[in-house]
Amino acid sequence: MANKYVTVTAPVNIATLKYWGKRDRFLNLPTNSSISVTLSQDDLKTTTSVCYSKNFESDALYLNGNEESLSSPRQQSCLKLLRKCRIEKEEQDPSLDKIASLPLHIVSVNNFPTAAGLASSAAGYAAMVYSIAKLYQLDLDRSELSKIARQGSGSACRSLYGGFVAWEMGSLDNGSDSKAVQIAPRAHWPGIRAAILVVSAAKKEVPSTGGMQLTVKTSDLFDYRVKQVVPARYEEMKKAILAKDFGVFAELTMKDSNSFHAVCLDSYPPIFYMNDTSKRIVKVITTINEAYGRNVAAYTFDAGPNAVIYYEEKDEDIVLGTLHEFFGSVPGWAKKSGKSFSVPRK
Ligand code: 2P0
Repeated sequence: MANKYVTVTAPVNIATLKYWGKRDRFLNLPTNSSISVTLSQDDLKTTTSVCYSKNFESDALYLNGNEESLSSPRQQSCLKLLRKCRIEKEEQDPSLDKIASLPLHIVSVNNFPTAAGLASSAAGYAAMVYSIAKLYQLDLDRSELSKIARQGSGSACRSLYGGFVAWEMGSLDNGSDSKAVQIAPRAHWPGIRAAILVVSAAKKEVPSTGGMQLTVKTSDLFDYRVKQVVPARYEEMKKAILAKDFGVFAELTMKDSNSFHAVCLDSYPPIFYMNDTSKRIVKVITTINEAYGRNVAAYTFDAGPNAVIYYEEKDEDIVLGTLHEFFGSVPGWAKKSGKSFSVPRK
């Protein structure tokens, strides 16, 4: 039996309607449905190669060149579920090589800072699950694979699809209806762009899992967000995406980022993910939108101070130009060559 390997990439997804809170922390079942945009393959992504061999002593994981533990319950549940599917396949078709029991080596590289609030676990688990499913030649569609990736990291389920993606929270206790579905492919709205402003590449201070547990337990606002705010926003945002209505999409995205950080602040003790630079970015985007009398751009912040700015391609000069004017002296800023930008003043 020849050794085989496959390589896949999974891009990061950035939520525009945030997942924050679990109703089951072992199965990663969320307290609300969420929506995200998967970045393109040219942007932030995880590349994962996986290989089986009877000569390997045990399963192993290498992340960014270093061997990492593969013993966490989340990693183990993904591996177990994928192996179970391969065993079933081998039982159904005895002519297949018996590879389910062979050790796997998984080699992953992120082209962006790991665990800095840039959804590295989402891309990481999506790439791991997708690569092993391909290696095992499993006949599972992406929604089925998303349920396995979800058990690694909730937000990972959304990185199984490109474009605009919803994670339907589901209602069953076993999680069989908590899965990602595609709202629209990227080609539906090709003009949409995301600029990532890396405010800090440091590891986040409060990991997401612990942070959301604290919010669920202690925030008075949380129940209101989950029951009164998110369900209507989920429907409105899907509609705005299908209608390619950037103004509405941007408003809902900014409001949901605000709402998520509000429940973080309302946790006890409070969780602060945004810092002073993040708040300056909010002000700059708000100023641009006010100056143009429409939503030219939308900010959103995850579990860290880094910003993602959504805008439409036609407004790229306005958005990047203004951001450059305010933050251009920051080391690492790549100036867009050959263009000059003017900042609108009221
Ligand atoms: C999201 N975040 O929807 C939200 C917004 C962060 C803020 O999903 O515990 O790493 O592994 O299920 O998926 C980050 O949480 O948490 C996250 P786990 P995950 O993208």
